[in-house]
Amino acid sequence: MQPRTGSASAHRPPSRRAQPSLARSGHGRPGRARAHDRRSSAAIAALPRIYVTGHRNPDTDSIAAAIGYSELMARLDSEHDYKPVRLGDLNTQTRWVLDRAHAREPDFLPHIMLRVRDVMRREFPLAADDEPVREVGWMMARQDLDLVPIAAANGELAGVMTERALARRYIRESREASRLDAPAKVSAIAEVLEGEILTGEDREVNGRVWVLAMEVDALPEEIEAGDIVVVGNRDDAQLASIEIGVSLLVISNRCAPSDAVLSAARERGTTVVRSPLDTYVTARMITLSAPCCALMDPEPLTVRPDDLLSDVADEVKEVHYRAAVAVDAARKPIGLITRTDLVGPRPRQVILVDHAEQAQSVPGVEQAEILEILDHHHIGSIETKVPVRATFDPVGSTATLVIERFRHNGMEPSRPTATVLLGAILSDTVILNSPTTTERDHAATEYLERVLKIDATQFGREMFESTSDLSRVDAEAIVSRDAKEYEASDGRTLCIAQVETVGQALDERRDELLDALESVRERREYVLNALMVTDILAKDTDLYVSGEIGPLEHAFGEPVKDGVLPLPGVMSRKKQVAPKVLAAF
Ligand SMILES: [Mn+2]
Repeated sequence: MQPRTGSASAHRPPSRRAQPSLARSGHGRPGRARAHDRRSSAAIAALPRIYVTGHRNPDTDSIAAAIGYSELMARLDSEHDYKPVRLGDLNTQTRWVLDRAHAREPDFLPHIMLRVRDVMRREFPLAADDEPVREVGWMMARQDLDLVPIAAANGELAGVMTERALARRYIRESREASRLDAPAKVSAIAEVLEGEILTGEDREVNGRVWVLAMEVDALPEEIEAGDIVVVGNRDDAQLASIEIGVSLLVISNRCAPSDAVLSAARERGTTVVRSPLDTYVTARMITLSAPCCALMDPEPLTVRPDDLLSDVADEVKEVHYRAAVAVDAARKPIGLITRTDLVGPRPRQVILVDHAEQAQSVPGVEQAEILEILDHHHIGSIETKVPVRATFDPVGSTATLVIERFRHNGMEPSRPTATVLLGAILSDTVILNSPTTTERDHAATEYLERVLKIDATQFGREMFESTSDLSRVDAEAIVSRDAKEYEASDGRTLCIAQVETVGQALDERRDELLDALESVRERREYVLNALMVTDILAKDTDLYVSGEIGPLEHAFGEPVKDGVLPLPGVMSRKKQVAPKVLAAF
């Protein structure tokens, strides 16, 4: 039952077997072996974690950039654990890309505020509930703690021993005979004394503790059978206590009892222990041999590792021992958090990719330490307290920047990561077609084609086709999914919806779509209800219309044929369609 560290023992029940501990072997301070143990367990402890995250409502670029940049940073810096995370559910396209790449879905990160697990000590002394009070007091002193958690035999937290409980126990000591606070095994007493059992069984004793300093004919009458007696090299007093029927006779000052005493003890069933300590110290040590459960606080403040630090800080400051024990779901102690751990804790660390807006970022980002920003959008609203490496580079995707970083460092992404990054470039640039596409996106794509030995255009088409499939979406959903209402100058309302397709026209569903537009228009009393079916590869739009088509034909200078107005080269509702339509009504 030597002091154990929480991390080492959290997964197994405390051993009930006594093992030599430093306190008991008399070093009185952590010995070399122990200090060494602690160092090696620190070495295998988890590396400090750095989260890498894209924006909320993650798209393929956000997820891919987090995965890719984590992989690169982990290779460049072995001192930290880079962890890609997501801030929401994956969309269909991203899921397709991850499946295709055999890449792992990043874990969801709900927030980046400090939790108990971020500051708690994972190494702390943990006592078994039958551990002698003295042993637990030693742990406290050695570790300079005000409390020591105590585990029951099944590993669950049983309570805590606090310095205050110990102090009170000794201040409170009455003028009456001392007694053990709870039944203690003779072997536990012998261990605390560093003495030896000379005869008798290893019984549990629970009586008062007496020092026999008087003549044998003047012994206090209160001494009873079952009590514990400490006496020096006085044959007559030793025999007298055996005669009374004490359960335990402790002989101090390393004195050896006579054969007569030993045989009397054997006959009477008295256990005899020889102590190397003087009589007074021996008696004190016996009372300190009681199991610590007798003095522990059985209802200590406990917290869970995922509790927010801000939620538990006040409670920790309010309890007299200014600490809380972190327990797992099985109520096993796994950490200790003390008042000092609450002072200036280091925030969690994060790298932001593909965004720089606080509102788009992980909840609690304002409390986090932002180590770097890697983005291809405008400079957003994120504020940092210290200078950070920030990249706002106007290329088609953040994945492009990640690929450039790999190449700059002479490294090649793993195949799953390369595949995911390719998907991201093709997604953000609509297969290198969007106006945001740059030469660098082309270069990154060509590089990935070489690494992966695949055709990027083919891959991109497959990605868009398999994830923008509208064939199973019903017509009413298509005309209302991304619908925007506008108020015309005459006060009437019109509506323009838009869906994106890839090389797959919705021609064969024309009647169905026009019927849906018409019925929604009647229900909502629109003057015009329109649907832009935009082919993002061909960069063309078919405008399906229902309602007053005259002003529309006038605006675009084209006749509506069978309910459809072809608009070659038109892709933007906001820039190319809505202004003309609104001007016409
Ligand atoms: Mn992006």
